[in-house]
Amino acid sequence: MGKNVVQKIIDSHIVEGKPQCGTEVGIKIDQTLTQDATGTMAYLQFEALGFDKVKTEISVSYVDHNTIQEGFENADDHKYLRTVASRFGIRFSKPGNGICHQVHLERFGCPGKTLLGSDSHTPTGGGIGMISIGAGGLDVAVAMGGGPFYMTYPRVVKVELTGKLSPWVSAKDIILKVLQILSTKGNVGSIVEYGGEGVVALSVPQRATITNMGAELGVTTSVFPSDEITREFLEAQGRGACFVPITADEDAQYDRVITIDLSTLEPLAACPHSPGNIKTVRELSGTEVDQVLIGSCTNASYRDIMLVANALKGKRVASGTELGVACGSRQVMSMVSRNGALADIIESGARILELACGFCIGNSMAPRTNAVSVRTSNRNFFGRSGTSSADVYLVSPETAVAAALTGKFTDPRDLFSSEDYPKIELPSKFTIDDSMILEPSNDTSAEIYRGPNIGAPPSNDSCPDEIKGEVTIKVGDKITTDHIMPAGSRLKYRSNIPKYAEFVFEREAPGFSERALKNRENGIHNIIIAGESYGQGSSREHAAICPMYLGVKLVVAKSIERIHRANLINFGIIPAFFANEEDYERIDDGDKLEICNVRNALERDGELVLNNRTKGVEIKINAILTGREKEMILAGGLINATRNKK
Ligand code: MIC
Ligand code: SF4
Repeated sequence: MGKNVVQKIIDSHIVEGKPQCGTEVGIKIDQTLTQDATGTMAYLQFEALGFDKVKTEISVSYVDHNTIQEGFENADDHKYLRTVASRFGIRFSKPGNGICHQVHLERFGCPGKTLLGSDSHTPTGGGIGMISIGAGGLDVAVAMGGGPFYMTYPRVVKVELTGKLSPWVSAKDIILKVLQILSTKGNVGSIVEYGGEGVVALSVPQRATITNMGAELGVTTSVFPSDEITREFLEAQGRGACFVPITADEDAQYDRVITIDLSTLEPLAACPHSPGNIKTVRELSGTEVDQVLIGSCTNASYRDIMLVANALKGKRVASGTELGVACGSRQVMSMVSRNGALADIIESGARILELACGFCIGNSMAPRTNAVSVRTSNRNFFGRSGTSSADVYLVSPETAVAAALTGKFTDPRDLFSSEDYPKIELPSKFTIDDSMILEPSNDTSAEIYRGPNIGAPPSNDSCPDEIKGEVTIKVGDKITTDHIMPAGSRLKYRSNIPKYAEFVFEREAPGFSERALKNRENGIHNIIIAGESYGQGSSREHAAICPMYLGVKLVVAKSIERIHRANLINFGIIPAFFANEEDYERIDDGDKLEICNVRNALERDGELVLNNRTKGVEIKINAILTGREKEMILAGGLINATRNKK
């Protein structure tokens, strides 16, 4: 039987397990990437695991998240990252070189390879035909040390693209349509593969916009075939040698097929506060817009910035609206500055922002109170912009420019004619200058710099036989890692767990951290109760490490997202599900809970009986774990489990 693109790449990398849908396989990882906000912890853990060198083909450490440098913390982290990378054989992309996913696509991505990144938007690499997966920093540390990455052998959903996009409708509208169809929940364990005649008209950066925001579906990753378009892109990047064609066999099978006729698509927007809350731009037409931000790892490629510059040329941004533009990489920025496009953007009245994540992670350009902010990025979770009362909408660069020029939501087709739609050809040669990517020295005696903000990862005890504690928080559905562990102004504490832990659930339940710490000191276990899709969004393992540090032992939810579940296990927190979802209603904040014989039950079949002492009821919960996961949970996390083996 023929294979699809996903099966071809994954099967050629399996080192443990069998290619059977729904079972666990271990795959070899060829490349890794980290960014600074998750990277410090990933490298501290790499050190703690005792590795002396990376064993991957390519590992790159990027600095793009924490570049505000208000205080010494960020700069100290940057130096730690630079020195640790040099010593262990990792390339280091200096701050100012661009956003990790954009730079990795341009300079390192290769079809047919596997990439593991400590950032949930690592699937951007799927645009170039690689299996690129986001994971917690500890999983990336293990992969850097040559260990396999464990994943569920996926269901493959094919998105068949037919027809051709109309002018002013672009790749972002395709992924927003996919989000409307598949939604942000219920897709755990699947991979999306794009195919059909429609893919031929999409350049690699457009494909990467689609795979990037596929992260919001909650799938393991998304991938495009590797074809002539891929080859042209790689040749233009001076990397034609790594091209290999990868297409699905004629008789390849899929678990589900969705067909999208591109010619029927229209400009779309993800409305507050979820990337899956989709409306057409025409439905929003006329809504006043305070702020327009163009950039991020989703939509800041050469094609996107050129499109924006062309549409802005000779025009002015509306007087009551502010426009910010950030290129995705130094390559893009240097090309648009040399060809004059940057001048068109500047002359329109835009603010030129740093080559970094910036506004996307809420560490700059927070909008005003009650603002409408229109962005080309990929997440509009509540509060992520830095202003809780703001409404954030996610759109294409085409729709963003139309809003910037008119000051209100405007379907770009109502502002510009079809003939005005700029045809942006990708250059036959991109400007190549890798001088901000430092090669490692591999000098094992070189000193690693550690500023005062950098602390060793905290340790955990092994799993107790009896969990006796209280519900320290009960939350609803779709709680994101941004809710659990806010970024924005708190980001600078990413390498200082005791300090960062002060902000766990700070918006949901102010005082959570003190309450949990007090419980921990009194030997009372902390328990989190949640609804569906707990832990959506970012890969930040801090959403597990900080709760672990505060003494959280158990999360009971209706469902938990893939990366977050893996992070909980890596840090020894039991991820459990209600056997009957209605039981969610039989537990409240502050209830006293007890579970006996935890270790035995976990070793046996994961069926646990939770005794709600406050309500006097018994509730069945399941923590179904693979053999490897059991070992980690019982040991109190992956670091303990690894040490136990040594
Ligand atoms: C994000 O977009 O939320 C981030 C910031 O890039 C995160 C990683 C992090 O929290 O550091 C992600 O998506 O994984
Ligand atoms: Fe950076 Fe935003 Fe992309 Fe995350 S989603 S990597 S914060 S640009």
